[in-house]
Amino acid sequence: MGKEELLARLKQKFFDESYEDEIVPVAQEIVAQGIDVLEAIQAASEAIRQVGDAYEAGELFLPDLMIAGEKMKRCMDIFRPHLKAGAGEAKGGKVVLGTVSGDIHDIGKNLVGTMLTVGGYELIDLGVDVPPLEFVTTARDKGADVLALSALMTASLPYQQEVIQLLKETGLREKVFVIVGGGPVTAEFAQRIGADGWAENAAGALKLVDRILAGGGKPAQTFVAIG
Ligand code: B12
Repeated sequence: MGKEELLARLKQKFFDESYEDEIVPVAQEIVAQGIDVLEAIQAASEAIRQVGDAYEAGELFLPDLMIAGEKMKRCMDIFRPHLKAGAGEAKGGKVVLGTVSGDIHDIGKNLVGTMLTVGGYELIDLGVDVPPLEFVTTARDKGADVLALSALMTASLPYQQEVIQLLKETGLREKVFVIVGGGPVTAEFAQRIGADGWAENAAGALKLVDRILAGGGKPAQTFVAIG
Protein backbone atom coordinates (compact mmCIF):
# COMPACT_ATOMS: atom_id res chain seq x y z
CA MET A 1 0.00 0.00 0.00
CA GLY A 2 1.39 3.42 -0.96
CA LYS A 3 1.83 6.44 1.31
CA GLU A 4 -1.26 8.36 0.17
CA GLU A 5 -3.44 5.30 0.54
CA LEU A 6 -2.10 4.56 4.02
CA LEU A 7 -2.63 8.12 5.21
CA ALA A 8 -6.18 8.06 3.76
CA ARG A 9 -6.80 4.79 5.60
CA LEU A 10 -5.52 6.33 8.84
CA LYS A 11 -7.93 9.25 8.45
CA GLN A 12 -10.80 6.93 7.59
CA LYS A 13 -10.21 5.02 10.84
CA PHE A 14 -11.38 8.10 12.76
CA PHE A 15 -14.79 7.79 11.12
CA ASP A 16 -15.14 4.00 11.09
CA GLU A 17 -17.25 2.52 13.81
CA SER A 18 -14.13 0.73 14.96
CA TYR A 19 -12.61 0.22 18.39
CA GLU A 20 -9.67 2.44 19.23
CA ASP A 21 -7.18 -0.44 18.98
CA GLU A 22 -8.10 -1.05 15.36
CA ILE A 23 -6.20 2.04 14.29
CA VAL A 24 -2.97 0.62 15.73
CA PRO A 25 -1.97 -1.64 12.79
CA VAL A 26 -2.45 1.25 10.35
CA ALA A 27 -0.22 3.52 12.42
CA GLN A 28 2.35 0.75 12.76
CA GLU A 29 2.38 0.19 9.01
CA ILE A 30 3.02 3.91 8.47
CA VAL A 31 6.06 3.71 10.72
CA ALA A 32 7.22 0.43 9.12
CA GLN A 33 7.14 2.05 5.68
CA GLY A 34 9.31 4.91 6.90
CA ILE A 35 6.68 7.59 6.21
CA ASP A 36 7.42 10.90 7.97
CA VAL A 37 5.46 10.65 11.23
CA LEU A 38 4.89 14.41 11.21
CA GLU A 39 2.85 13.98 8.02
CA ALA A 40 0.90 11.17 9.65
CA ILE A 41 0.23 13.29 12.75
CA GLN A 42 -0.99 16.09 10.53
CA ALA A 43 -3.36 13.70 8.72
CA ALA A 44 -4.68 12.36 12.02
CA SER A 45 -5.13 15.91 13.35
CA GLU A 46 -7.14 16.88 10.27
CA ALA A 47 -9.33 13.81 10.71
CA ILE A 48 -10.01 14.43 14.39
CA ARG A 49 -10.96 18.04 13.66
CA GLN A 50 -13.44 16.78 11.06
CA VAL A 51 -14.88 14.51 13.75
CA GLY A 52 -15.27 17.66 15.88
CA ASP A 53 -17.05 19.44 13.02
CA ALA A 54 -19.43 16.49 12.59
CA TYR A 55 -20.10 16.57 16.34
CA GLU A 56 -20.84 20.28 16.17
CA ALA A 57 -23.19 19.65 13.24
CA GLY A 58 -25.06 17.04 15.30
CA GLU A 59 -23.98 14.18 13.02
CA LEU A 60 -21.79 12.54 15.68
CA PHE A 61 -22.16 12.39 19.45
CA LEU A 62 -20.01 12.69 22.57
CA PRO A 63 -18.99 8.98 22.63
CA ASP A 64 -17.72 9.41 19.05
CA LEU A 65 -15.61 12.36 20.20
CA MET A 66 -14.24 10.29 23.06
CA ILE A 67 -13.36 7.33 20.85
CA ALA A 68 -11.70 9.66 18.33
CA GLY A 69 -9.62 11.10 21.20
CA GLU A 70 -8.56 7.59 22.22
CA LYS A 71 -7.63 6.74 18.62
CA MET A 72 -5.47 9.86 18.43
CA LYS A 73 -3.70 8.84 21.64
CA ARG A 74 -3.03 5.34 20.27
CA CYS A 75 -1.52 6.92 17.16
CA MET A 76 0.64 9.29 19.17
CA ASP A 77 1.97 6.42 21.30
CA ILE A 78 3.22 4.82 18.09
CA PHE A 79 4.45 7.98 16.34
CA ARG A 80 6.10 9.74 19.30
CA PRO A 81 9.23 7.54 19.59
CA HIS A 82 9.96 8.17 15.93
CA LEU A 83 9.86 11.92 16.42
CA LYS A 84 12.51 11.43 19.07
CA ALA A 85 14.80 9.84 16.51
CA GLY A 86 15.51 13.32 15.19
CA ALA A 87 16.10 14.79 18.65
CA GLY A 88 18.19 17.92 18.83
CA GLU A 89 20.74 19.07 21.38
CA ALA A 90 19.51 20.34 24.76
CA LYS A 91 18.91 24.06 24.33
CA GLY A 92 18.70 25.15 27.93
CA GLY A 93 15.29 26.85 27.84
CA LYS A 94 12.60 25.86 30.31
CA VAL A 95 8.95 25.76 29.25
CA VAL A 96 5.92 25.40 31.53
CA LEU A 97 2.98 24.02 29.55
CA GLY A 98 -0.65 23.35 30.37
CA THR A 99 -4.27 23.52 29.28
CA VAL A 100 -6.07 26.39 30.99
CA SER A 101 -8.90 26.28 33.53
CA GLY A 102 -12.13 24.51 32.67
CA ASP A 103 -10.58 22.72 29.69
CA ILE A 104 -9.55 19.07 29.67
CA HIS A 105 -8.43 18.75 26.03
CA ASP A 106 -4.84 17.55 26.03
CA ILE A 107 -4.05 15.91 22.70
CA GLY A 108 -2.80 19.12 21.06
CA LYS A 109 -1.04 20.21 24.24
CA ASN A 110 0.76 16.88 24.48
CA LEU A 111 1.82 17.19 20.87
CA VAL A 112 3.24 20.64 21.58
CA GLY A 113 5.05 19.20 24.62
CA THR A 114 6.51 16.37 22.56
CA MET A 115 7.81 18.74 19.89
CA LEU A 116 9.37 21.04 22.47
CA THR A 117 11.05 18.10 24.21
CA VAL A 118 12.27 16.69 20.92
CA GLY A 119 13.50 20.17 20.09
CA GLY A 120 15.72 20.19 23.16
CA TYR A 121 13.73 22.18 25.74
CA GLU A 122 13.14 21.25 29.35
CA LEU A 123 9.41 20.77 29.79
CA ILE A 124 7.22 21.06 32.87
CA ASP A 125 3.75 19.84 31.90
CA LEU A 126 1.09 20.90 34.40
CA GLY A 127 -1.62 18.87 32.69
CA VAL A 128 -5.17 20.06 32.07
CA ASP A 129 -7.63 22.39 33.80
CA VAL A 130 -4.74 24.38 35.24
CA PRO A 131 -5.76 27.46 37.28
CA PRO A 132 -4.06 30.77 36.36
CA LEU A 133 -2.33 30.97 39.75
CA GLU A 134 -0.69 27.57 39.26
CA PHE A 135 0.84 28.70 35.95
CA VAL A 136 2.15 31.86 37.57
CA THR A 137 3.58 30.27 40.73
CA THR A 138 5.19 27.43 38.77
CA ALA A 139 6.77 29.86 36.32
CA ARG A 140 8.17 31.82 39.27
CA ASP A 141 9.30 28.85 41.38
CA LYS A 142 10.87 26.92 38.51
CA GLY A 143 12.36 29.95 36.78
CA ALA A 144 10.57 29.23 33.50
CA ASP A 145 11.60 31.04 30.33
CA VAL A 146 8.30 30.41 28.57
CA LEU A 147 4.71 29.80 29.65
CA ALA A 148 2.78 27.88 26.97
CA LEU A 149 -0.99 27.99 27.34
CA SER A 150 -3.37 25.74 25.45
CA ALA A 151 -7.14 26.31 25.12
CA LEU A 152 -9.56 24.37 22.93
CA MET A 153 -12.88 25.93 23.87
CA THR A 154 -14.20 29.44 23.51
CA ALA A 155 -15.26 29.23 27.16
CA SER A 156 -11.67 28.66 28.29
CA LEU A 157 -10.06 31.38 26.15
CA PRO A 158 -10.46 34.12 28.80
CA TYR A 159 -8.18 32.15 31.13
CA GLN A 160 -5.23 32.71 28.81
CA GLN A 161 -5.77 36.42 29.27
CA GLU A 162 -6.18 35.91 33.01
CA VAL A 163 -2.74 34.29 33.27
CA ILE A 164 -1.13 37.30 31.55
CA GLN A 165 -3.08 39.68 33.79
CA LEU A 166 -1.96 37.80 36.90
CA LEU A 167 1.67 37.88 35.72
CA LYS A 168 1.39 41.66 35.43
CA GLU A 169 -0.22 42.03 38.84
CA THR A 170 2.49 39.96 40.50
CA GLY A 171 5.30 41.81 38.73
CA LEU A 172 6.38 38.69 36.83
CA ARG A 173 5.37 39.64 33.30
CA GLU A 174 8.89 40.85 32.45
CA LYS A 175 10.39 37.57 33.62
CA VAL A 176 8.65 35.08 31.35
CA PHE A 177 7.52 34.87 27.75
CA VAL A 178 3.93 33.81 27.15
CA ILE A 179 2.83 31.85 24.09
CA VAL A 180 -0.70 30.70 23.39
CA GLY A 181 -2.44 28.28 21.04
CA GLY A 182 -5.29 25.83 20.53
CA GLY A 183 -8.22 25.52 18.11
CA PRO A 184 -10.11 28.78 18.72
CA VAL A 185 -6.99 30.86 19.48
CA THR A 186 -6.07 33.18 16.60
CA ALA A 187 -2.94 35.27 16.15
CA GLU A 188 -5.12 38.39 16.50
CA PHE A 189 -6.55 37.19 19.81
CA ALA A 190 -3.07 36.28 21.06
CA GLN A 191 -1.75 39.73 20.24
CA ARG A 192 -4.78 41.44 21.74
CA ILE A 193 -4.39 39.72 25.12
CA GLY A 194 -0.70 40.66 25.24
CA ALA A 195 0.93 37.29 24.55
CA ASP A 196 4.42 37.22 23.04
CA GLY A 197 3.56 34.68 20.37
CA TRP A 198 1.14 32.25 18.79
CA ALA A 199 1.55 29.18 16.61
CA GLU A 200 -1.00 27.20 14.68
CA ASN A 201 0.46 23.75 15.37
CA ALA A 202 3.05 21.83 17.36
CA ALA A 203 5.85 22.12 14.80
CA GLY A 204 5.14 25.87 14.76
CA ALA A 205 5.25 25.98 18.56
CA LEU A 206 8.84 24.73 18.47
CA LYS A 207 9.83 27.32 15.85
CA LEU A 208 8.07 29.96 17.94
CA VAL A 209 10.00 29.13 21.12
CA ASP A 210 13.27 29.03 19.12
CA ARG A 211 12.53 32.47 17.66
CA ILE A 212 11.37 34.07 20.89
CA LEU A 213 14.26 32.82 22.99
CA ALA A 214 16.76 33.83 20.31
CA GLY A 215 15.33 37.36 20.48
CA GLY A 216 16.66 38.11 23.94
CA GLY A 217 14.87 40.49 26.34
CA LYS A 218 11.55 39.66 27.96
CA PRO A 219 8.81 40.25 27.04
CA ALA A 220 9.47 39.86 23.31
CA GLN A 221 9.96 43.15 21.51
CA THR A 222 7.71 42.06 18.68
CA PHE A 223 4.82 39.65 18.63
CA VAL A 224 5.63 36.46 16.71
CA ALA A 225 2.98 34.46 14.82
CA ILE A 226 3.78 31.16 13.12
CA GLY A 227 0.83 30.03 11.01
C1 B12 B 1 -11.05 14.95 20.97
C2 B12 B 1 -12.00 16.02 21.48
C3 B12 B 1 -12.52 15.87 22.77
C4 B12 B 1 -12.06 14.76 23.72
C5 B12 B 1 -10.74 15.24 24.36
C6 B12 B 1 -9.77 14.11 24.61
C7 B12 B 1 -8.44 14.66 25.08
N1 B12 B 1 -7.83 13.89 25.93
O1 B12 B 1 -8.00 15.74 24.71
C8 B12 B 1 -13.25 14.73 24.75
C9 B12 B 1 -14.27 13.71 24.28
C10 B12 B 1 -12.88 14.41 26.19
C11 B12 B 1 -13.83 16.13 24.56
C12 B12 B 1 -14.64 16.73 25.49
C13 B12 B 1 -15.33 17.92 25.25
N2 B12 B 1 -15.32 18.64 24.12
CO1 B12 B 1 -14.09 18.34 22.68
N3 B12 B 1 -13.19 18.04 21.11
C14 B12 B 1 -12.34 17.15 20.66
C15 B12 B 1 -11.94 17.41 19.19
C16 B12 B 1 -12.77 16.50 18.30
C17 B12 B 1 -10.49 17.23 18.84
C18 B12 B 1 -9.47 18.04 19.67
C19 B12 B 1 -8.10 17.57 19.30
O2 B12 B 1 -7.52 16.73 19.98
N4 B12 B 1 -7.59 18.02 18.14
C20 B12 B 1 -6.33 17.54 17.56
C21 B12 B 1 -5.14 18.34 18.06
C22 B12 B 1 -3.85 17.78 17.46
O3 B12 B 1 -5.31 19.67 17.62
P1 B12 B 1 -5.41 20.91 18.63
O4 B12 B 1 -5.92 20.44 19.94
O5 B12 B 1 -6.08 22.03 17.94
O6 B12 B 1 -3.88 21.29 18.90
C23 B12 B 1 -3.01 21.78 17.88
C24 B12 B 1 -3.03 23.30 17.74
O7 B12 B 1 -4.22 23.90 18.13
C25 B12 B 1 -1.82 23.78 18.48
N5 B12 B 1 -1.88 24.04 19.91
C26 B12 B 1 -2.65 23.49 20.88
N6 B12 B 1 -2.33 23.96 22.07
C27 B12 B 1 -1.32 24.84 21.90
C28 B12 B 1 -0.61 25.63 22.81
C29 B12 B 1 0.38 26.47 22.36
C30 B12 B 1 1.14 27.31 23.34
C31 B12 B 1 0.66 26.55 20.96
C32 B12 B 1 1.71 27.49 20.48
C33 B12 B 1 -0.04 25.76 20.04
C34 B12 B 1 -1.03 24.91 20.52
O8 B12 B 1 -0.90 22.70 18.27
C35 B12 B 1 -1.63 21.47 18.39
C36 B12 B 1 -0.90 20.39 17.64
O9 B12 B 1 -0.72 20.68 16.27
C37 B12 B 1 -12.31 18.92 19.06
C38 B12 B 1 -12.59 19.39 17.63
C39 B12 B 1 -11.61 20.44 17.17
N7 B12 B 1 -11.98 21.10 16.08
O10 B12 B 1 -10.59 20.69 17.76
C40 B12 B 1 -13.51 19.01 20.00
C41 B12 B 1 -13.92 20.37 20.66
C42 B12 B 1 -12.68 21.14 21.07
N8 B12 B 1 -14.66 19.95 21.85
C43 B12 B 1 -15.68 20.68 22.04
C44 B12 B 1 -16.59 20.50 23.12
C45 B12 B 1 -17.82 21.39 23.12
C46 B12 B 1 -16.35 19.54 24.12
C47 B12 B 1 -17.22 19.27 25.37
C48 B12 B 1 -17.81 20.52 26.06
C49 B12 B 1 -18.33 18.29 24.96
C50 B12 B 1 -19.38 17.99 26.03
N9 B12 B 1 -20.62 18.29 25.70
O11 B12 B 1 -19.04 17.53 27.09
C51 B12 B 1 -16.21 18.53 26.28
C52 B12 B 1 -15.39 19.55 27.09
C53 B12 B 1 -14.80 19.04 28.30
C54 B12 B 1 -13.92 20.11 28.93
N10 B12 B 1 -14.37 20.71 30.01
O12 B12 B 1 -12.85 20.42 28.43
C55 B12 B 1 -15.81 21.78 21.02
C56 B12 B 1 -15.42 23.17 21.55
C57 B12 B 1 -16.32 24.25 20.99
C58 B12 B 1 -15.87 25.62 21.39
N11 B12 B 1 -15.39 26.38 20.42
O13 B12 B 1 -15.95 25.99 22.50
C59 B12 B 1 -14.97 21.25 19.85
C60 B12 B 1 -14.32 22.34 18.97
C61 B12 B 1 -15.89 20.34 18.98
C62 B12 B 1 -16.95 21.13 18.25
N12 B12 B 1 -16.71 21.50 17.01
O14 B12 B 1 -17.99 21.41 18.80
N13 B12 B 1 -13.47 16.65 23.38
